[in-house]
Amino acid sequence: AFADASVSVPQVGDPDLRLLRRVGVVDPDSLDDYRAHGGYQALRRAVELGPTRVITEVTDASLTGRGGAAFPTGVKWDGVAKAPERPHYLVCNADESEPGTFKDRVLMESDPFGLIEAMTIAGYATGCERGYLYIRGEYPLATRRLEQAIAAARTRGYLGEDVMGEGFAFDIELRRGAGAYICGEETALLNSIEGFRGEPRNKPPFPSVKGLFGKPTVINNVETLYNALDVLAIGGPAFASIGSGRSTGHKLFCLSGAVAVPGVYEVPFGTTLRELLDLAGGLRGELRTILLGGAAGGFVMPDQLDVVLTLEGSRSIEATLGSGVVMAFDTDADLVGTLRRIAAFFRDESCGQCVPCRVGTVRQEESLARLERGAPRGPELTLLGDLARVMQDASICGLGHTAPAAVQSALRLGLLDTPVDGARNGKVSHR
Ligand code: L3W
Ligand code: SF4
Repeated sequence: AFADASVSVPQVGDPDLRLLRRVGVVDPDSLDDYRAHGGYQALRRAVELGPTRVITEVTDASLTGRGGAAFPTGVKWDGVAKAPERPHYLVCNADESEPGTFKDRVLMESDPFGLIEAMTIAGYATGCERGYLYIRGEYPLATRRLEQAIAAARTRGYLGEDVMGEGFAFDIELRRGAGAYICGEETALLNSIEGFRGEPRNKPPFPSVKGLFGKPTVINNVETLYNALDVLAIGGPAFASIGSGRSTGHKLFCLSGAVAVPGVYEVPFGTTLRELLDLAGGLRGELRTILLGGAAGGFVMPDQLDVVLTLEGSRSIEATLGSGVVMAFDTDADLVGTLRRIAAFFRDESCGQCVPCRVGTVRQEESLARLERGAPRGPELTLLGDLARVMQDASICGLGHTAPAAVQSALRLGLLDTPVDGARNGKVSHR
C-alpha cells in the first residue's frame, strides 16, 4: 500500500524477503507503524549485547559491503571501535549514482526508519556519537522521508543525548549531494561533507584510520547497513548460513532494460542469473547481452545465464556484481551507442584531478564516437586497449580504474565485432 508507484518493487509482501520486507508494507512516515513491523528490535538486541558483541555478530555473519567492493564490514567496524583517537564518525554513503542502480532509493523511500535504526546500531557499536547521511541530491522523496524520520526519532528519544534511555548518545545529520557521481567515492564524499571540492583522496590512509575531519570513520553503503539489522535479528552465524560460499546473506539487484518487469529484486547470494531474470518475468525479445555490475561492470552472454551470483564471481564470466545492476539488451539494442554514452558519462563525471582519467575518459569517448560513425576498427580497438591499461594502472580512484571496464568487456566478448551495431540497426544515438 505504501510502495512508490515510480519504482517497481515486484516482490512486495513475499515472506522470504529480508531487506525489502517492510517496503510497500510499512507507512514510511510513521515511527509507530515502523515499530509495529519489528522496528527498533534490532537496536534493543544490540544494546543487550553491548558494542563488542555487536561487532562479533557482524564479523560472524561475514557481512561484506554492498556498494560494490565487498570489504568485510566487521573489519571496518572493529578498526574504528578500537581506534584510540576521538571522536569517531559514522557516514552512510547514500549517494547512489551508479547508472542502473536504484536499490538504495527504494529502501530509503519506503523504509526510512530502517536506515536510521541501522545507523544508530553502527554508531553504538563503533563509538560514534555523530552520523552523517550523505544522500544523492536527485532523491527528493527519500530526502524528505529521511528528514521526517530523523526528526520523529529525535522527538521520541531514538536519537539524541540518551538514546532509548540506554545512556549513549547518537544523532544524524543529513547532507545532500549536488549531482556529482564522484562524491559517491568515499573520500570525495568526506571532502564534500567537510566543505571541500568532491575530489578523492589517496588511500591509504583508509577512512577507518583517517576519515572525516581526519578522525577514524566508518563509512558504509545504505544496503550494507540494512543488512546489519538482519544480522542482529537472526544472529551472525544464522546470517552466515544464508547464501553461497563467502557471499553471505541476501542481495538486492536492479533489473532494467529488456526484462518483462523491471525493478528491484531481492535474492540470496547463490541464485543464478536465470532465476533472477525469471523473478522479473523473464526477458523481452531475443537477448543480446546483459550488463552486470553497472557502467563499471562487464557483459554476460546469453549462454552464461546459469552463472551463480556471488561476490567471488565465476571463472566463466568476467563481470563482478558491483552494486547489483542487471541491464538486459535485446538484439535491437544499439550497443556501440550505449557504450559511447557510458564513456560520455565517465568523461562528464571525472573530477579531473589526475591525468590518466581526465584525459583517458575524453579519448575513450572520442574513439567510441569514431567507431559509431564507422571508422576502421583496428586502430580504434588498439587505442581503446592502451587507454584502458593506463586508466586502470595509474588513476587515483575507482572512477578512473573502472571507466574502461564495460568497453573492454565488450571488446573481449566481440560485442563490437559486427560492422557497426548502431548503423546496422539504423540508429544513431545523441547525447
Ligand atoms: C580499512 C583496509 N578499510 C579497503 C575499505 C575502504 C572502502 C572499502 C572498499 O569502491 C567499488 C567498485 C565498484 N583497511 C581497507 C579498508 N578498505 N581496504 O573498504 O574499498 P576499495 O578501495 O576496495 O573500493 P572503493 O573505491 O570504496 C569501489 C563500485 O565501487 N563503484 C560504484 C559504486 C556505486 C554505488 C552506488 O551507486 N550505490 O555503490 C564504482 O567504482 O563496484 O568495486 O570503504 O575504505 N586495509
Ligand atoms: Fe578524479 Fe578520475 Fe582521478 Fe578519480 S581517477 S581522482 S575521478 S580524475
